Amino acid sequence: MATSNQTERIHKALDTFCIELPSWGFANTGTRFGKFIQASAATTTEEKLSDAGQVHRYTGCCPTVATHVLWDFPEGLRSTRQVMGWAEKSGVRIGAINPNVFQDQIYKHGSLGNPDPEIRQAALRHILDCLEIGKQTGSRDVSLWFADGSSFPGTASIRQRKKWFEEGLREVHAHLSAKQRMLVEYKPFEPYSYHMDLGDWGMALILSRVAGPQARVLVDTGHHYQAQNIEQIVAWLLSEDMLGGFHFNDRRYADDDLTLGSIDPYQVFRIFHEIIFFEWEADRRADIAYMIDQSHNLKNKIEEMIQTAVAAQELYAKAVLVDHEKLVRHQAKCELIDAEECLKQAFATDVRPALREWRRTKGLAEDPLQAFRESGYEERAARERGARNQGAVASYA
Ligand code: PSV
Ligand code: MN
Repeated sequence: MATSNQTERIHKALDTFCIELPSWGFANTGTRFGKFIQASAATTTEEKLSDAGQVHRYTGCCPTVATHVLWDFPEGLRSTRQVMGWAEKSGVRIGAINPNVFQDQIYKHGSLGNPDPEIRQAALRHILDCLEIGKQTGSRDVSLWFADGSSFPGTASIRQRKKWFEEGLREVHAHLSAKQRMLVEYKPFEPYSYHMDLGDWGMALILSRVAGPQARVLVDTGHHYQAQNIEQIVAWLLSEDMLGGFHFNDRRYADDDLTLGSIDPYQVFRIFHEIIFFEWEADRRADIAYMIDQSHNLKNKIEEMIQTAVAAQELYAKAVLVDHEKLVRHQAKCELIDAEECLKQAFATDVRPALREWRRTKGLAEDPLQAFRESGYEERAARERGARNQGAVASYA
């Protein structure tokens, strides 16, 4: 259990720790093989924001919701006010804006990397519309994920596509307001299986640098090869001042969208440790947007997001407990066991009592999951949305 001094450190850290929710985590989704419908899942943007509001209400650490423009702003710019109103009613704000340049038929062979200049232009126009939406919602970040790539060797010019991305991203950057940032996400596989234009953090870093000074790299923890050392990538991006944000989720095999920390909580701890260690050395906060990118169709969606937010708080709190002065001393003398123990001790500390106390001081329920379950929201949502969700099964079948 944490000492009173440690509890104080944890409370101070939790006061500023927020993690953004994904609107797409509240609607019925599935895998490529099937979709298992939940009667209470959100069927509209208003309902997604309402559900996200529940997560924030019980955890106190999720005040913003990332949106996917095509799915959440059906009328584009014209729906901005309405969407902001729904968010406000639910006690949350609109967070990162995610363009969608992967779903339309025209994007079969890519978006900004497509050989057809008209398609590249169409993708660019959509992204620029998203920048405008972001300006109206007051969102700072536009998160760019490109499903561009090829599935068979020799079918695409990798260098030419890189050039098209350089051109496109420079253009996007030129339209950012002084307050906006663009976050460039990478992924080594899926949907294409031979090459992805933005396949890893090095490619995202190069393209961000080419784009301009308000571009940063977005690390989605699910977008790495097995056994990749993600915290090293994080440490390098921090030292280059190029880490813009995270899409957190856990994985076992591929981009599985599993609950944060459900497979490897020590990895999440190590990522947070690199960040907090950097902040301690630099004596400043790293400007990082922490976001969740998970979409569940097995677990209940709101409960799962509460579970995720709490897991993030716990792992962050553990990382806060690493004794940096001691760690630096042991590292300098190559005292391996003592240095490693600095991390292991912190990771092994039970921070849950400190978290419960933090919630009490904030007027929150000590156990967010239980409080949500007792609220009756889930049952009400299932009654109100059940028929519409059944309809979704019918139309899907
Ligand atoms: C792609 O796998 C991704 O991680 C991107 O961030 C998308 O915006 C998100 O998932 C939802 O499709
Ligand atoms: Mn992502």
